[in-house]
Amino acid sequence: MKKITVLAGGVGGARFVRGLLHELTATGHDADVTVVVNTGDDVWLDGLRVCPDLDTVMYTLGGGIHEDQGWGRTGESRRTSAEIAAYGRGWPWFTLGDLDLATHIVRTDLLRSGSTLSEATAFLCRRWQPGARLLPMSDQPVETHVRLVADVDEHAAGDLIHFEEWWVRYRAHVEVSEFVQVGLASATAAPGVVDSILEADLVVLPPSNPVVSLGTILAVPGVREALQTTAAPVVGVSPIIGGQAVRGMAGHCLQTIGVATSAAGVGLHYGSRASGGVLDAWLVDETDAASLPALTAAGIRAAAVPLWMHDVPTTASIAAEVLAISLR
Ligand code: FO1
Repeated sequence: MKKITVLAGGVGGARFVRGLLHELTATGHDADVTVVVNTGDDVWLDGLRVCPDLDTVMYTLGGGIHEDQGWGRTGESRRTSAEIAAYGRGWPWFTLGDLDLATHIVRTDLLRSGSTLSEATAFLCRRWQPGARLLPMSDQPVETHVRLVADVDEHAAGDLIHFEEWWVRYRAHVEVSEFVQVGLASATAAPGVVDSILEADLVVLPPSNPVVSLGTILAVPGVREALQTTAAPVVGVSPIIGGQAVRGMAGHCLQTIGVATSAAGVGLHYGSRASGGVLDAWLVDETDAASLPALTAAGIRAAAVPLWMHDVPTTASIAAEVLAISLR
């Protein structure tokens, strides 16, 4: 197992990769890991380019993450965001911590000096040393916006608002009719993304949000085709356990696109490579063992194993199960 490529969103994907790196080290595998990260959550805020999922992966693997939140820095303060609010600027419900601001300032400085997002990400990772190569899914902006069904606050029915406003201000509790990836038509996969899938010995879809994280990456031109073409086995890990989204509000997202909030529903949504989908294998939690027949009938190798990522060791065990099923 020389090259492993993981498509990741925020918290779930970052924690899975941390466990994978732990498992590879513990078992003496000398694999190179590439993480293709969702940039659909990216947003211009206070004049800065904020890349939530790239930062969550970078901080989690680099040891700077606020562990309980799963985003932002440990030991954070909010003096500057309070000052910005005093000017009546910014989003009072989405604040940038003082330490986190340095990342956005340096990234924005690099982008304004002509760096691509890939180059800026590589620069930031020189400090954080994540132990894996981080690639944005695209160097062009592809922001996820949601279309409101009804009036809410200063917004009218039919308006598009940024995903982060829906996710953080409204906690995904206002109904939306669709997800729109603003910029997708003129976006291309970032350098190395398609090759990292085609040249991999294993590709993993970790338990990230299947709609607004992995779905966003899969929509980038060339990515889905690379997954269907690669000689590597493609193994996914269910983000739904016992009918509940493990984290975040994946259930609201799945409902919006008409996919059942279940381990089988998401696995079948990704589909088997034999039938034009992207999966060879799919791991579900032990409580969802009843879904195995439906998955295998659809041409997806499946196994039921403990999927709760309680800590690094349990996550490493899940990574070990991914490695194991990829070899079957
Ligand atoms: N999430 C919140 O719930 N409240 C916040 O104020 C907030 C600020 C924030 C700043 C930078 C950043 O990278 C992430 C931040 N997040 C915040 C989390 C963010 O919504 C998530 O990281 C993903 O975008 C959604 O999973």
